[in-house]
Amino acid sequence: MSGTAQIGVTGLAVMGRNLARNFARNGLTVAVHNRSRSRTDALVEEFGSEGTFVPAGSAEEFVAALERPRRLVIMVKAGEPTDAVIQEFVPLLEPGDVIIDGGNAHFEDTRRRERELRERGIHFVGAGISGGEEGALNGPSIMPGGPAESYESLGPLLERIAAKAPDGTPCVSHVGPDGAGHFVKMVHNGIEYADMQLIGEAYHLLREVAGYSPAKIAETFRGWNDGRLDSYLIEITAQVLAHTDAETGKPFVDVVADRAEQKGTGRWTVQIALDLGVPVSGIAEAVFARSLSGHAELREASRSLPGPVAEPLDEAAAARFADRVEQALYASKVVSYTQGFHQIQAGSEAYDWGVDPGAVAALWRAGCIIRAAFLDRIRAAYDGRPELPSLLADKDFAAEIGAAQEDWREVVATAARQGVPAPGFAAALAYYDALRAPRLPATLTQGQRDYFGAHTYRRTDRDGAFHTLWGGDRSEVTA
Ligand code: NBP
Repeated sequence: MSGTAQIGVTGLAVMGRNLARNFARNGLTVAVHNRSRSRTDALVEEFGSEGTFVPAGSAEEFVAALERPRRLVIMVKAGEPTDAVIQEFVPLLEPGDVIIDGGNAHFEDTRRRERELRERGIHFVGAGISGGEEGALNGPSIMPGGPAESYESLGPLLERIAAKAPDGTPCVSHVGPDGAGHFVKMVHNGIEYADMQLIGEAYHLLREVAGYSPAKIAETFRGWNDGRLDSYLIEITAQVLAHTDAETGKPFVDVVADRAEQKGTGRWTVQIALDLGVPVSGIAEAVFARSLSGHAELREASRSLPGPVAEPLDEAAAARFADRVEQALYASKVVSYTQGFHQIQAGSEAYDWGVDPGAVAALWRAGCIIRAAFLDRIRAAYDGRPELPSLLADKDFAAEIGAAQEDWREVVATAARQGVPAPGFAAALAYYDALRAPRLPATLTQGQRDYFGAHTYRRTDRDGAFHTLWGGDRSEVTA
């Protein structure tokens, strides 16, 4: 006999519990299950009044509680726990049932799981979910992959709980087959790393070069949030900077250790970008900057290395510099997104996913950590032009970056002159200049490779591969 629950959630730690509550608050009957029964009972006891929950103590009870085709969301720790849960449930399921993995899985794991379950007629949907615990409860951005037909039964349920963009559109749509959803979520997290790094650099420059206090920088960020940088991360940055430590009365940022943590999705983004040959230098610099911050002994040993003596700025010059930093931050941010979307397009091509970059930008307009007003402009840039080679090829973005470039260069130069590290700003500018350059020094790289390894080179005036007999008579031969 079929159960009554339209959806089930197994794994009721912070994310699963909030997702289950979100489904229930939106009128769905939700079966809930967790390896340790106590979490299931706690959920029903604390939040049972929010909607209709069907608590299940065992996998069998959980599966029996679901209407057919069964739709069950796995929200457990990514990796082996996900495989363990799949193995536990699969013998209890039937062809046509849908398993949704909402954890932060590596997309290659999702591809493997989808392939294995497809053979048994079970739909496996790897769904990236962003927004943290608050998003899970009140509306996350959801990036489901898996078979397109599973979205027909799943989509309407996910649309109920997803965040709504300013125009009312739910931030969920079928991203593409097999691992496409988790791939796009991975790149989302990579862009999140880059965004946070750039914001950090802006803060650092305003502090060290403009001489602003955290409170003054909070005010500056609040102002920026009313303009084209309007985004969740800028908004919370202003709040973090304005926060005072209750114990010491000092600015919060002055009592926190300057060592950043990372869970790994940013690192995955860079690893996969290397495999795909996509230059995501902004994300890579962000990952490396976090790593560097954690090398306490290395930093301690290097503290006495010489650096420049900074010239303090007067008030007017500081205000002018702050305006320049806004330009540099915006331009660098556009470059990060350009690189991230390049990676999505490259992944889509490599795995034949047919991902629509404009639709991805639309998914990120609300609910997720990188939600920002300008995502609507990215969506518009790709609208009807999914083959757009780069966001920088969009004339509106190109014009804005063109207008920002003088200030951007000045900020990068000032950072170098005053000894303030700004790897994100500098890498973004180098990427921009490398794309624009009529000739790159790769010409010399070709020569060097041919010299020491007879790797051959290509010429500008003739087709084919060539090799020079270096050191001998230097005559060219066609390889
Ligand atoms: P955790 O990642 O902390 O995982 C805890 C859950 O996994 C508990 O329900 C636990 O059951 C279950 N579990 C483990 Br651990 N091993 C298991 C096994 N072998 N069999 C069955 N269940 C097992 O939970 P979370 O922070 O809520 O995150 C859930 C997923 O969502 C993760 O993949 C995470 O990466 C992803 N995510 C998290 C966030 C966030 O902001 N936290 C955001 C976006 C995505 P137990 O209660 O019996 O120990």
